[in-house]
Amino acid sequence: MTRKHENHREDVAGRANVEDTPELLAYYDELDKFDAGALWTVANKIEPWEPASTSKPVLWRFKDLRAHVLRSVDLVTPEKAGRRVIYLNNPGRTDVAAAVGWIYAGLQVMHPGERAGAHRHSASAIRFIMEGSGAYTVVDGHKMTLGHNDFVLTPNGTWHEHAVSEDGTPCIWQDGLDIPFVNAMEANFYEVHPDHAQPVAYPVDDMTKTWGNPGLTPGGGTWTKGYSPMFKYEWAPTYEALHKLASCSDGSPFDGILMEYVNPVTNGPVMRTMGASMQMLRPGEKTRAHRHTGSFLYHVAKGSGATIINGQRFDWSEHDIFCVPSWAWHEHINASASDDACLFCLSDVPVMRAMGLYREEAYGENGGHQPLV
Ligand code: GTQ
Repeated sequence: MTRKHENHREDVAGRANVEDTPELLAYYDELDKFDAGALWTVANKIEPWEPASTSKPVLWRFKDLRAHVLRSVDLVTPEKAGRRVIYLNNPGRTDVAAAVGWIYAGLQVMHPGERAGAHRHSASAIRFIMEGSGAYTVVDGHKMTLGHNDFVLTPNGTWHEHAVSEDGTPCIWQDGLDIPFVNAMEANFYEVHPDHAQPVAYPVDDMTKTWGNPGLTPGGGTWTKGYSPMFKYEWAPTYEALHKLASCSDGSPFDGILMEYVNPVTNGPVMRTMGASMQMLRPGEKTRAHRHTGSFLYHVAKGSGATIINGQRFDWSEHDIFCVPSWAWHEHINASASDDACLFCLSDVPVMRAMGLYREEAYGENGGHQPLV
């Protein structure tokens, strides 16, 4: 029997539209034997008119996940698990363990006195602190203490380890990594530190104290690596910056008051493959809908509201996480008339821009708002 062949036909001039005949099907069988195929059977699939993300828009509610994350403490040790993490498994991306697109994310939990051993890999990571005190990360000998809504970078190739100090409380944070992307590039290496730990070689929090001063850069300071030397970005100055911007700007009709986290040396993204931002939606604010290439993972740092993604409404509150797949329409709503809402966002926009693939479009109809489906 003739094997079933894919044939993605479109009745549009310039697109592939070849009907199956017994002769062609036999020809496709012949090509198959030599690990080859006729482009016109798959061309319309592999070159869609516009990005066709397989990621689903998903909202992960912290109130659903928190107890399950905490339960993992009783089930496995960091020593055995390597890292005790519950990862976010997008139903359209289970084959690559992505939360959205080529971005991986998970919730890691650690008790006081626990440590995850030092390692390094080709993937880059950010860690966003959700609850608990005493968490710290060591990156290439730089120890960073981590508080609520702070985030820390562990760029590709850097030795890193995470721990919670003995006098801390149980901590939960969100990990975000470009693991699926690096695997798609077939470039992922992993190494365990020979001592499973690294010495702290610098004063605590030195990289943020050195590089994190607005409008100031250290005299004689040199930094040529492809990622930000400011390994930790703190919540308090971020929130203050959002309010300063809001005091003198209307912000963006699509994003409200949005600040990108930058590498202070280049003013570019914090790492080569992943960028991060924090945006504030003012009380009652409703943004206009737009879409752009790139995958976006949002973490609700403060407040409550909703995001409409391709016509589907997702209501969120603090520490919920949701994703906007590439080229999906989206608009945000702050549900409160009195409090602001803040969204931390991790994305692969640096890759999109570096490759010349970034593109965006405003939603034109209906005053810029999507109809609900
Ligand atoms: O800490 O480097 O959630 O390598 C998954 C893979 C965290 C990490 C994760 C990792 C890490």
